[in-house]
Amino acid sequence: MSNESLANLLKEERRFAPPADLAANANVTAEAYEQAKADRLGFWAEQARRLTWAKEPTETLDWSNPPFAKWFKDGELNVAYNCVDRHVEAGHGDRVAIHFEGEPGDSRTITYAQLKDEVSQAANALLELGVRKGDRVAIYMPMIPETAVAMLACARIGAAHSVVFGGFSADALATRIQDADAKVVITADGGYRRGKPSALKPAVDEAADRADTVRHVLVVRRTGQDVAWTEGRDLWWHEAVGRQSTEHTPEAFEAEQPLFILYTSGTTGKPKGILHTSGGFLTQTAYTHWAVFDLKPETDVFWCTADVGWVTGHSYIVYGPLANGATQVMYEGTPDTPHQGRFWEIVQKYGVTILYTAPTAIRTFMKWGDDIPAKFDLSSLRVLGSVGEPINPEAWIWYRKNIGADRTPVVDTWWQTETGGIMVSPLPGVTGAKPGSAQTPLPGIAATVVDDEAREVSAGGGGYLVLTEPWPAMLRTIWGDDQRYIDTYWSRFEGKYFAGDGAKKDDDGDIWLLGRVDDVMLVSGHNISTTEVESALVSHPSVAEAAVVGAADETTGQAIVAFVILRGTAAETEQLVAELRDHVGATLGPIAKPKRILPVNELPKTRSGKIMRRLLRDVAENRQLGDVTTLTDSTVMDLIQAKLPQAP
Ligand code: 6R9
Repeated sequence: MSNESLANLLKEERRFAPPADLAANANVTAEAYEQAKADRLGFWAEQARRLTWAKEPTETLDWSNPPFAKWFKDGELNVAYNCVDRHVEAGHGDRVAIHFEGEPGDSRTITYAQLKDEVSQAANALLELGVRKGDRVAIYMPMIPETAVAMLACARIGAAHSVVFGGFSADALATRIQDADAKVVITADGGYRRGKPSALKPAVDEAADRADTVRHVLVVRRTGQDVAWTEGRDLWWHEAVGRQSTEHTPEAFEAEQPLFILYTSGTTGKPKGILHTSGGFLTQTAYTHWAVFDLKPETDVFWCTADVGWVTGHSYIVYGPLANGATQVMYEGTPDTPHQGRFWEIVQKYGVTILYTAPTAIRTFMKWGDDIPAKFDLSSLRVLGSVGEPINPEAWIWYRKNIGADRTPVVDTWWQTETGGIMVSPLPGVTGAKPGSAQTPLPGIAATVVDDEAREVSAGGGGYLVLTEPWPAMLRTIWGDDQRYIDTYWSRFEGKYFAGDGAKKDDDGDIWLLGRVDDVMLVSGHNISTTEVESALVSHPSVAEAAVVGAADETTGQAIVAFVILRGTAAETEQLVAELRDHVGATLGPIAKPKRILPVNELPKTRSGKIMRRLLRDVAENRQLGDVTTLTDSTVMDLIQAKLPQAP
C-alpha cells in the first residue's frame, strides 16, 4: 500500500498552494480578511454595493431583537432586476446567461436579453393569475431554464417561491404547498431522467386535490407526455406566458421582502420552511460566488451541477451567478446518461472553467474509473468546488488530479440551507489548501468550534461548529414558527448559531467538518465521527465509497457498522473485509475498527447527495425502515437488506 493511500483526516499533511497566475490575478487577496475583521459591518456594506439599489441602505444590520436579523433594512431593490435587467442595461444583453443542455442532448442558449424578456413575460402572467407581492408560489420542476425564469418572475413581483424537488412525492409536495399556503403551482409535464421522460404533473394533480389553496397550475411542456387536465385551473406555460408582453417594469421592494422558502428535512417532525429575504441574501450569494470561485464574468463559464430544488441551486445556479452576470451551464439529467463521461463531455463542449459539484458525485466518478474523464479535454477548468458533505481527502485528491490536471485549486465549501450562502471555505487565490478541510471562515463571517460548555476550543480541539455573528444571507426564521427557529438554532449555545455539525480545529486553527452531530458514534465511551471512519475506508485502494453508522451494541454502547462500495476490480472476499478492518485500525486506531463491514452495490442517498445514515442504522439494528420518500432510488434499500444475512 502506498503512503499516499494511508494518509487520512487525522494526519493529513498534504498542502496545495494557489497557482501563481491565479493568485496574481485573484479577485480576493489576504487583505480582505483583515479588512473584514477591522470592520465587519463596513465590509458587508461595501459588498452590498455590488447590487443596484433603488434606494441605497443607510443601516447595515439591525440586531436589536436577536435572533431576528434585519440587513440593509431601509434599502430597496428588485432582485430580478439585479439578476437580469441591469446586465442588459450595462450592454451585456448578448452575453450568454444559460447554456442549457437537456438530457436527451437538446440544447438552448439563452442570453441576458432573452432572459429579461422571458422573466418579464412570466411576471406578467403571474400578475394576470392574481399573484401579488407577499404571496407564495410553489415550483415543482425539472432542471430546465423555465425553472430559473419562474423563480426570477416571482422575485420580480415580490412573491416568494417555494421550490420543491422534482423527485419528491405528491405527499411531500402537498405538505409544502399547504404549509406555505401557495395559490399557484408551476410545474412541467415531466423531465428527462436516466434516458426516459419522468412525469411530474400527476404528483401536482394529487397534491392540488389535497391542498385546497391551489387556484392555478402553470404547466411547462417539456417531454410532450400525456397529462390530465383540470379546466379552469391548469394552464400551459407556452400559452399563458407566451402571449404576454416582454415589457415589465420592476418595482423596488424592501431589503427584507421574503424571497423564498425552502424546506429542509428535519431529523424529526415536519420539514422546516427556511425563510430567506432579498437584500442580504443577494449580497452574500453574489459576493461569495465572485470570491470563492474567483469569477471573471467576461471569460468564465461556470457550472454548478446541483438541482435547483436544493439550496445550492438557488444560491449558485440562480441568484449568485446571475447577480454577477455570469455565463453558466445548466444540465437537466444524470451523470451517466447516456454514458458515464457525460459531465466531462459537457465541460469540453462548453469550455467550463469553474465546476461546482458534490463529494458523492466525485466518489462515483472515482468508482467508474480514471480512464473516463481522461478521454475528454478538461483543460479549460481552473477552479473546482465541492459542497454537500465532508469530502474525504482521497476524493479531494482524485478530483484535483483527474479533473483538475493536478493544477486547479479545489475549494471545499461548507454551508447550509439555513446560511443561504457559503460560510467556511478556502479562497482559491489565497489559501494553501488542505485536502478534506473547509479551513477558514470567509471574510465577514464569524465561525468557530466550541465544546459542550460553549467554550471555544483551542487548536487541536473538537466539538461543534457555531456561527458567532449574524451574516447577511442568514435565514430569518422558520416559516410560521419563530419559536422553532429559536429552539433549533439559537438555544443550544447562548447567543450563538448552532449548525448541528461536528467539527474540529487542527494545529493551525483550520476547521474540519465531521458530519452532522447525530453522525457521531459513541463506542466504548469514545467519540468517533462517521466521517473519519468513512475517510479511512475510502483511503484503501479497493474502496470507492463508504457509509458508516453506529448501531446499538450491548457491550460497547454503539458498534461501528460500515457499508462499502468496492472499486471496479476488487473482489468481495472475507480476506478483503478483514484487510479493510485492519486498515481502519491502522489509520485511526483499534477503537475505530468497524465491527461489521458489508460490501454493497449502492448507498441510500437523497437527491442532494447526502447519505441517509438513518436508514442504514435501521438496517444495522434490524428495524423496520423509516421514511424512504426522499431517496433518489428507494430500491437500494431492498438490495442492502438482502445482503444482511451474509454479515460476518
Ligand atoms: C449547502 C448544503 C447542510 C449540511 C451541513 C453539513 C453538510 C455541506 C459541507 C458539509 C462538510 C462541506 N455540508 N457542505 N459538510 N463539508 N463542505 O449542503 O445545504 O442541504 O442544507 O445541508 O450539509 O452537514 O450542515 P443543506
